[in-house]
Amino acid sequence: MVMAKTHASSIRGAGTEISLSQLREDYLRRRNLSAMTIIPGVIQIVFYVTLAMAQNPPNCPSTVNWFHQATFNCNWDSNYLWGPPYVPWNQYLQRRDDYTYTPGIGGYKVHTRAVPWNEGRLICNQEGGYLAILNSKAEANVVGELFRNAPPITGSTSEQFAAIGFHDRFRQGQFVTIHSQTLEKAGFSEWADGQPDNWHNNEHCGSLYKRTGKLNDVNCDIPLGFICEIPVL
Ligand SMILES: [Ca+2]
Ligand SMILES: [Ca+2]
Repeated sequence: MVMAKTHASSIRGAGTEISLSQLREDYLRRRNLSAMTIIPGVIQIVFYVTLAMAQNPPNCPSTVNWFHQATFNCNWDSNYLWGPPYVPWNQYLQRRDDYTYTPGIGGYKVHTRAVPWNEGRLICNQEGGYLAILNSKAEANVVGELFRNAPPITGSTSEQFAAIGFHDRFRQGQFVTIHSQTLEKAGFSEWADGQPDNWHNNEHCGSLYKRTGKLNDVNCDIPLGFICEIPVL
């Protein structure tokens, strides 16, 4: 249409100015139209990139796909199933007054109202920590001592055991911490006498034996006291 008008103008020998201004208007209209198309797309990409960076869990690289949506390239493994969501557990966390702190070891709280292992795990997470993970003989001694000095466990038929952060729920006999390390790699793997025995073929959660401060596998559904940990200096 623009071409036709230009041709017609040149035939008449007049009105070339008008045709050029029409061409200019047409150019500006197209330029504005393409800007209107591109700008929302750019805003969308910036938004999703920001979202991806803000929500990106550790070891979980993110990308923005062709539909401008954030994608997390995670191995959806036990780190994310069992770890506290987005809590940087290799960093030092905020102190709480209801925890007992031992310099160089950590902060702990013995919960004496018994609940099933997984419920204890969630409560620890809500407090900003995790079910205790024993990383050394020294830590096992500190936690065992706190357990022995704590008030009696209520609501449990196994009050001599407290749930801590390991299990073999993924593979029978392969005990790992809730942060997916083997017990040996975590730093403490001393079992109580005769343990782990997977009693009644149904013991897949980790506990600490009050009397000896050593490990025992227990039924995940039986209410137990439990011990939370917050790592601090
Ligand atoms: Ca620990
Ligand atoms: Ca056992």
